[in-house]
Amino acid sequence: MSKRYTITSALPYANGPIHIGHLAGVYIPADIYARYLRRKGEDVLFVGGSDEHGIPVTIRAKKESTTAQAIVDRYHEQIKSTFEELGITFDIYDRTSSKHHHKNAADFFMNLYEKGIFEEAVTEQYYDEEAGEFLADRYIIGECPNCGNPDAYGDQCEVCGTTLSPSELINPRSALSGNKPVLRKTKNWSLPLDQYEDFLRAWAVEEHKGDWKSNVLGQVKSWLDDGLKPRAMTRDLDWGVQVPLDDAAGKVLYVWFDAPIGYISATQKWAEENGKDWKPYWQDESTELIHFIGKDNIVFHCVIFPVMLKAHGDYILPTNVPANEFLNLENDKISTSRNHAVWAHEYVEDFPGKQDVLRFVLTANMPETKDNNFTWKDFQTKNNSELVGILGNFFNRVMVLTDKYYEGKVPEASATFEELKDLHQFPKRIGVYLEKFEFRNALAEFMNLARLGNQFLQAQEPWKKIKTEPEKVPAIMNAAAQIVALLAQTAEPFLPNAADKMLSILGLEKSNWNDLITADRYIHAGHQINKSELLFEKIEDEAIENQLNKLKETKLKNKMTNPNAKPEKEECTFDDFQKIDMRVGTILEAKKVEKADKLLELKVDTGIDVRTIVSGIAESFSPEEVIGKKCTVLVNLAPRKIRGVESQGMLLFTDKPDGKLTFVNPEDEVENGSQIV
Ligand code: B3M
Ligand code: ZN
Repeated sequence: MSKRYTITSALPYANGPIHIGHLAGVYIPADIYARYLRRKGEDVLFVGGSDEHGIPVTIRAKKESTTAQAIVDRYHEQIKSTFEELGITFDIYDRTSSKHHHKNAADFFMNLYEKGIFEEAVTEQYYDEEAGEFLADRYIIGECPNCGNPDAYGDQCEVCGTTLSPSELINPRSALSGNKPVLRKTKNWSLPLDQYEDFLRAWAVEEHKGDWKSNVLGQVKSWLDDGLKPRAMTRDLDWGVQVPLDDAAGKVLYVWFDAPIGYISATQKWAEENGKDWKPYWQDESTELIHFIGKDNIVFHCVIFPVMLKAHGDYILPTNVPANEFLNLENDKISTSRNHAVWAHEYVEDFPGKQDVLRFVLTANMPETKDNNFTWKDFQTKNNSELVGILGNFFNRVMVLTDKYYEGKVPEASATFEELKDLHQFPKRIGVYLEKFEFRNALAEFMNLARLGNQFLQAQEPWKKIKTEPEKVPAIMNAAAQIVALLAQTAEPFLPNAADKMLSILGLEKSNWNDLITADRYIHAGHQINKSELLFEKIEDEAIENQLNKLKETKLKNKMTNPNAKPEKEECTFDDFQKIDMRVGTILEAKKVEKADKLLELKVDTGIDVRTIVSGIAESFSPEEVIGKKCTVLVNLAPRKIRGVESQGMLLFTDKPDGKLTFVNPEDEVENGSQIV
C-alpha cells in the first residue's frame, strides 16, 4: 500500500524573482523529497504557488506606479517558469490572487468566526494622515530597538532578524509619505494564540521532539517560553482577501492567515483538474503533511497555521516542518535590496543546460543545520572535480570500454567482487537519509557510489587486463555496468536531467526505489547500451570570473547615492561639446525683473567682460543673496531678449532635494574667466 504525502513548499512572494537562497532552503530539498517518494511509488502531492498578497507587493507596485495585480502577474509567471526550468516538479503551482483561493480563505475565516474563535479588538494602529491609510507592518519604518538599524520594518528588523511590532519602533515613520504616523482606532480580529499554548506544547514540542529538526523545535520552544499573544488576523489594507464580514470594509485577511490556506486552495484546484478528491490530502490522519520552508517562516508553520488548522477542526496537522537555515553568498548575506544574490532566472540564462549543476552544488551546501555559504569558486570546483571528474568520468569510462570491448553489450558476469557485494545498501542508505531530511548526506552517499565505481575500475584496470588476462574483463565490465546502472537509477532526486540521460543511454526504464534495495542486478548481461555522450562539461574560469564581476559591479552600484536619475538628453559628440565656452565669473549686481516673479537681472564679471544676464532664479534667491557669488557662466550663448532685457549668456545651477537651486561652482578659488573644460 502506498502512503499519501502532501508536500508543500513556501509560497514565494510574487514581488520579485527567486534566488539561490530560496532554492537551497526550500525548493530543491522539497523537490528531491517529492521525486524520491514518487520513485518509491508513494502517493505524492507536491504543492507550490505564489503568495501574491502582503505589503511587499503593494510597496513594489507603488514604487513602479503600477497596480499590485500587474506586479504579481509578472512575477508569478516568471517564478513559475524558473521553477520549471530548474526541474522543480510541482504537481500544481497555484496563486493566491485567484478567485478560488479568495473564496476558500474567506470560508476558512468564516468557519473560525462562526465558532467564536476570534477576539475582536479595537486597537490603536498607526495611520498616515497624508496618505489616508492605516499603516500595517512593513509600511512603518523606524529604528530597531534591538540593534539600532534606522530602517527596521514594523514587523521585523532585517539587520538583526528580531521580530517586531510597529509600536516597538523608535521614531516611526510612514513608508508611504515619510511622515510621522498618528495613532488611530480600528477594529480587527485576532487569533488567541495564547489559548493554544498547551496544545502546541503537547503537539509540537512533546510529540515531535524525536523527529523534528532541532532548529525548528528550538524556535517553537522559545516562542512558547516567551508566551504567545493574540495576533491580529486582519489588516486595514485594500490588497488581499477581503474580510467577509459586514463591518469590515477596507479590511483584508492578514497575509499570513491567507497564504498557508493557499496550500489547501492549490490542492483543491489540482484535485478538480485531475478528477481527484482533495480531502484525503488534508483531512486523512494517515497522510503525511510536510512543509518545506526557510527558518524565517517557522513560527507561521509551526505555531500560527497549526492553531488555525486545530481551531477549524477538519484538518490534519503537519507531520514535519524541515525548515532550513539561510544560504550566504560569497560570505555575505544574500540581500534582495542590495541585489547581492544569484538570481535563479539569470543562472538559467548564464548557464544553459546546467540546471543539475546548480541543484548539485546547492544540495551539497544545503543550510540544513546552520547557515551555509555559496561561492562561485566552489561551484566550479564541485562541477569540475565531482560531477565531471568523478560521476561523469566513471560513467563515460564504463560506456566507452563496454562499447570498445563488447560493442555496447553488457558482458556476462563470471565472477563476483567482494567490494561490490553490498551495492543495494546505497539506495537504502540514500533513502534513509532522505527520509530524515538529511539531503547533504544523501547526496554524499550517492557520490560515494560513483567514487566506489572509479576505485573499482582503477584497481581492476580492465584496460590492462584486456591484453594480459582478457578472460577476466567481462566480469569486471559487468560489475562496472551494475554500478553505472544503479547510479542512473538513484540520480533522479539530485540530478534529474543527468538521470534521464544516463537511463536513456543505458536503455533502462526507471525502477521503483524499493526494488533497488532488494535487487542483486541492475542491468542484465546481453543488454545493449546506446551511443554514449558526456554527462557534464567543465566550467571554465572565465564563466566564474563573469559571475564574480557581476557581484562586484552590484557592490559599486550600491554605493550610488541616487540611483534613480535617468538620462534625459540625446548623446552629443565631442565637437558638440567643444562649441560650449563656460567660464568662472562673479555676480556684481542683481535686481528683480519687474512683473516677472522668477527672474533676476544680473551683472556678471565673466573675466572677459561685465555683462547682463537674466536668470530664472528669483524663487530660490533674493538679489542680495547672490551679489558677490562665484558662478559658472555659459558665455557664448547667443543673446536673447527676456522681458525686454537682452540676456547675454546663462548661469549654471542644479536642483537641491528641496527643489531650490544651488550654484555650480569650482571647489577651489579660481580667477574669473577661467575656462571650464
Ligand atoms: N510568502 C515567503 C517568505 O516569507 C512567504 C511564504 C508563505 S508560505 C504560506 O519569503
Ligand atoms: Zn535590529
